[in-house]
Amino acid sequence: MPAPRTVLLTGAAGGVGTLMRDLLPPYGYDLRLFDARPVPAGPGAQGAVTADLADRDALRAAVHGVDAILHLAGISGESTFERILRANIEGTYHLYEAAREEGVRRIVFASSNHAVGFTPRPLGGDPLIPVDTPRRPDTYYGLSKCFGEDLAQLYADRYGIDTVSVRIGACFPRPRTVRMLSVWLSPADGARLFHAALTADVTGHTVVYGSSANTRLWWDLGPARALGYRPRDDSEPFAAALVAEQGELDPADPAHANLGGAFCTDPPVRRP
Ligand code: 15L
Repeated sequence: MPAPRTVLLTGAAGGVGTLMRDLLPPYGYDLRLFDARPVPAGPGAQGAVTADLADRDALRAAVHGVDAILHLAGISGESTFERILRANIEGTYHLYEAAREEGVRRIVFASSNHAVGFTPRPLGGDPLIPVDTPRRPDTYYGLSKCFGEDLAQLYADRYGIDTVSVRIGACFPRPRTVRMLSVWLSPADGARLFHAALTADVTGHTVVYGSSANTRLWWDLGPARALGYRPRDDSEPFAAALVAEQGELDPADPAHANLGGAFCTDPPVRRP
């Protein structure tokens, strides 16, 4: 696929979007920014579109003429089903419809490890979790990521829109918990991975895990490497301090037993 130049970044004011606003332009992208909240001043902010994904006209105008879309928008943790339905499930549907109408051929979808959050984490000697492990969402949030992956498959089969779904681990400047030592995606590696996903010569729907090359890795990074991703970071330098503060993960603790960590055990968020 020819390298996309103009890329629509949805969720540009969010956590990962804010990091990518700075990190992706050096790869040669001209980012068009989209978010329901105003994008704070900075590169590209002047032309940013402030609109909801449900605003079909605004979304279609934003998608018009772009070469690819990096879809980060949505609620990034558990919430009520109603809020997840609107922001993540319907929002992603609106995005794919706009892409179909405007003829965009490549989408990179921010999926999440929480699509498979109830998968037991590997213990010493266990194989790494493969990308085709059965879906086991740990929350409505994780369920919305399963939906997004299936929507991507539908639009690939039916309309020829190619998607790379990146099951992101935890993309923060530094890991915050002992669990994150296994799933951390450094921002710089995040930009490397999104760049690979935007440019890889793949068709159809491809699912990969998104993390750095962590010593304590739980999943198979092979499919991401097959896109050309070459991670350079490892969370291990942060390990001693985090373990001293929080202790090692306890396999007998249900909040430590699965990939999704406490997402699997936190009380459900119920509608009021
Ligand atoms: C996610 O999907 C969330 O968006 C992020 O905030 C982190 O909590 C991360 O997962 C995680 O698994 O730690």
